[in-house]
Amino acid sequence: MNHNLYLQLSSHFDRQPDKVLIDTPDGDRYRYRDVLSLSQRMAHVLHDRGVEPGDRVVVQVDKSPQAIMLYLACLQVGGVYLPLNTAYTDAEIDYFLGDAEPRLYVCRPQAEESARRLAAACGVEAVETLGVDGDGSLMALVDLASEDERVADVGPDALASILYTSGTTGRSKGAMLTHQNLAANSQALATTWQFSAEDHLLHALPIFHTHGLFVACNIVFTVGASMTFLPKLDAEQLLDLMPRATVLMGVPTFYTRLLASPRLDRETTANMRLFVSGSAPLLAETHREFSERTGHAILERYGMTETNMNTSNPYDGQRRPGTVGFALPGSEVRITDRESGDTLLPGETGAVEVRGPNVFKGYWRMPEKTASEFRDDGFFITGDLGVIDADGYLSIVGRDKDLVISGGYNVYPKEVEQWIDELPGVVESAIVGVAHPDLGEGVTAAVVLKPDASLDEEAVLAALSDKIARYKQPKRVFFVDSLPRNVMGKVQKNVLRERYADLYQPSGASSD
Ligand code: MLC
Ligand code: AMP
Repeated sequence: MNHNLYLQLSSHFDRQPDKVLIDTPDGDRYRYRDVLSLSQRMAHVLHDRGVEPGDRVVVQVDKSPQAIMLYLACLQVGGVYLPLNTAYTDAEIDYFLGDAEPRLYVCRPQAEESARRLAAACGVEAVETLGVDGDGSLMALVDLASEDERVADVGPDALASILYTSGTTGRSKGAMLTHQNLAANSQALATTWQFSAEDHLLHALPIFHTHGLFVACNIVFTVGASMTFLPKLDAEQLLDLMPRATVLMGVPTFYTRLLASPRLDRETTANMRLFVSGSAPLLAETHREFSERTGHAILERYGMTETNMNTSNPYDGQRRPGTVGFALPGSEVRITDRESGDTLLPGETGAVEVRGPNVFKGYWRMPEKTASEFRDDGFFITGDLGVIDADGYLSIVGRDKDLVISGGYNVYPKEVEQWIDELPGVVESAIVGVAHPDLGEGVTAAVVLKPDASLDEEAVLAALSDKIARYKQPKRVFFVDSLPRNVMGKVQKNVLRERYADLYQPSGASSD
């Protein structure tokens, strides 16, 4: 049996060729037959460029319908789709190309020159471009290509994608996701959230992460639904489009920005059947306010790059604010004691562990790291802390891992600290996530300088600008005499978080 995810995603293509699958605010409309034809021609191009099953295809392009067709084409030929955040700097891309060793690198036309330089340095021979309007060298080849109907025969454990996720050591790890991982998770979500071909999704998330790529797009393809592709979050535009849509998926910032518009009410959301939130904690207060204004209870779910989606509040039944619901069908969730690994009772807080077909195969070329994050019985240690209540609802109450989530993007403090610590005049630094009304957490730096150093905030930020993506760069940098430490010498990040707690609040004072 061929386990290629492409077969599940394309199962509706022949049945409804004339239905519009993707449209855009600019008036572009791609019917099912167009997406099939274009992605099959792209598959032909990938074959011609030497992409064989198991080969990585690194893609760093702007969001467009063609980019999603490239994803389908890559699956079709058995390639491993490896999307990168468009915010990554050359220094970051250099690492990914070197680590992933792709057969092909698809970049934005405007980045071609630096992309070719980086690719050559990493031994990557094939580079093509894809622009936001479907322009670029890849599409020029597609125009000349015939459709390729072969679908690579792959087993359930073959890799469909690698998504890089930063590591606590500061080094990014490639999470290896199999065809089965992605197929099983989108089936489970489609069933749980009662998706059908009648649904129309408002898609305003980026398509280089699990949320916007696998959760959103895979479900739409799996059930034969349709979607509007928006380049980025624009709350007013979402409100304009809601009368002809049924579902929105977003990170919590989507909902706080929608709430900031006076147009958000029962009438504008009357056609919508589902609002999903995930990737970061949704404040119970946001949930309640949204429900009061619209009559819709946001459905919060919990996932991560390594595991796809783990839990969801129920579609039918109570969606409890501040909780992430129950394990999805086929998946298991347990809470364990962090030291002993023993399973804890309802009401007790501990480590969240998950097992199921959704859980990834491991980290790319990091067998030891992979082994250290799995229990012997196959449960994956998520690094989140949680509690399951007497009714079975899971709440995420904290993190065992040192991680900041800013607007749904993960920022690993170690990575930023390493760059700051390298600056002349810096003794050491600590990065913390401080409560932020728009982004959930704001990346904030505390830096200890040598006595004679003359660095200021601006100089630190300038030095980071070509090293790490903009969203990882601190919103504020503070200089301190020393970092607070416990008796073991460990930096007490909670003390720093408390010190700067009011920083980003509307009335917050600066905390020098
Ligand atoms: C943009 N900026 C951010 C930022 N996004 N800074 C910190 N954190 C962020 N998340 C910066 C830009 O660099 C820019 O800086 C300025 O903010 C404005 O940029 P923008 O592009 O206009 O921002 P905006 O469109 O408002 O984007 C904010 C956002 C976006 C929250 C809508 O970041 C977003 O779509 N986030 C979703 C991330 C996501 O998909 N996560 C899922 C991961 S998967 P300047 O200074 O240059 O102006 C996962 C698993 C799971 O977590 O469970 O789903
Ligand atoms: P990522 O590695 O980008 O996939 O981010 C995954 C992490 O996001 C998880 O380990 C959680 O810490 C966090 N996360 C995702 N969804 C939720 C949620 N609904 N509530 C709280 N945290 C979440």
